[in-house]
Amino acid sequence: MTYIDLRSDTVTLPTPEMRTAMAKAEVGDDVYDEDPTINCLQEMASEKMGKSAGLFVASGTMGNLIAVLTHCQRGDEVIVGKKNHVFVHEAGGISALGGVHSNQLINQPDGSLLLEDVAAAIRPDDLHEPVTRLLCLENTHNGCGGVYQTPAYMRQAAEFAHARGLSVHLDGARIFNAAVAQGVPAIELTGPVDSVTFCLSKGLCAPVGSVLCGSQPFIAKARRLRKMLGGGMRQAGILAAAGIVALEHMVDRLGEDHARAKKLADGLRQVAGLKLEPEVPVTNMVFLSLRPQVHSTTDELIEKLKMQGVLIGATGERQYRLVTHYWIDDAGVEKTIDAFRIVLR
Ligand code: TLP
Repeated sequence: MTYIDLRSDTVTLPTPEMRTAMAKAEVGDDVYDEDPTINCLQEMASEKMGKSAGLFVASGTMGNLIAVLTHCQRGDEVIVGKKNHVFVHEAGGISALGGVHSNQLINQPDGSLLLEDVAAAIRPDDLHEPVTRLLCLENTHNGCGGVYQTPAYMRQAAEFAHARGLSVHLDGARIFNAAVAQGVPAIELTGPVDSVTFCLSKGLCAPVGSVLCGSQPFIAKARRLRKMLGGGMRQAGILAAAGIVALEHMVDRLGEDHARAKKLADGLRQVAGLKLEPEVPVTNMVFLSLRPQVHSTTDELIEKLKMQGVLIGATGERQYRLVTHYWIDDAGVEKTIDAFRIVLR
């Protein structure tokens, strides 16, 4: 059976155009800085993010980890949202591998951190306490419902942190979703921060890879850490070629995924027993939970939908996430709504 796979936008397959570009890619040894396709991708990416340099990395997780390790010494502290991916879903890498301590704040509904909370979390210069070094933001915010923060917030937060001697890293795994949803260039969201990771392998459909962007000295240090972590990938221009297609052709169409997420939410809102949160999705994610009248465990619903040809992911007890992407068309949206109707009737 061919499934309608809404578990994540990470499941996206490369487009035919990407496969062609990959086959034709000119490559070299990237550890020697000699892969022209990777160099091209890094230049394109850093320009779009408003930074002077970029580094092709294996994943969003690796990009965030390298960024935190580049900004922080062992024992330093990062201020981060409790629901941020780097805190919840990256296997504790920043502390396990970097010895970096985290100070976790409550995320606001849009995924942001209140600047009053950030101020209160900054440590005094006291030898008993860790040194606060970095503020980590996430935009769009996955754990908060695929919501976005505005350019104004990004500017305020970065100015606030910089005025207090902190650097700012942005987990911009889906920064182009945030930009397209607001009708602004991504640079308006990334320009104010010191470093940003964005992913090529989610809604943009590339098979592998993310790019970490920052200043030249920052990226020079990050390159060494990437090597240390085993991420010097040699002739990875084959992968970067798909990333170039992603940046050139897959960004502007993200609005279609957002529109389909809204359509999906509109349909699911009419199905008795489902509660959507947020009610109206703002990017490509629909989050829902089962109302008390539905008698089903978390996994039972997933299994029943699978039998109808629809794959969704759990985010908690009787809570789910559905993510629209390039490979989900209007018929897929309709079929998903029908599948929920059948399973919950
Ligand atoms: N997120 C995945 C899962 O890990 C939850 C998903 O399916 O959404 N930052 C953010 C905001 C992310 O959502 C993700 C992936 C990453 C970083 C990590 O990217 P990868 O999977 O490339 O390491």
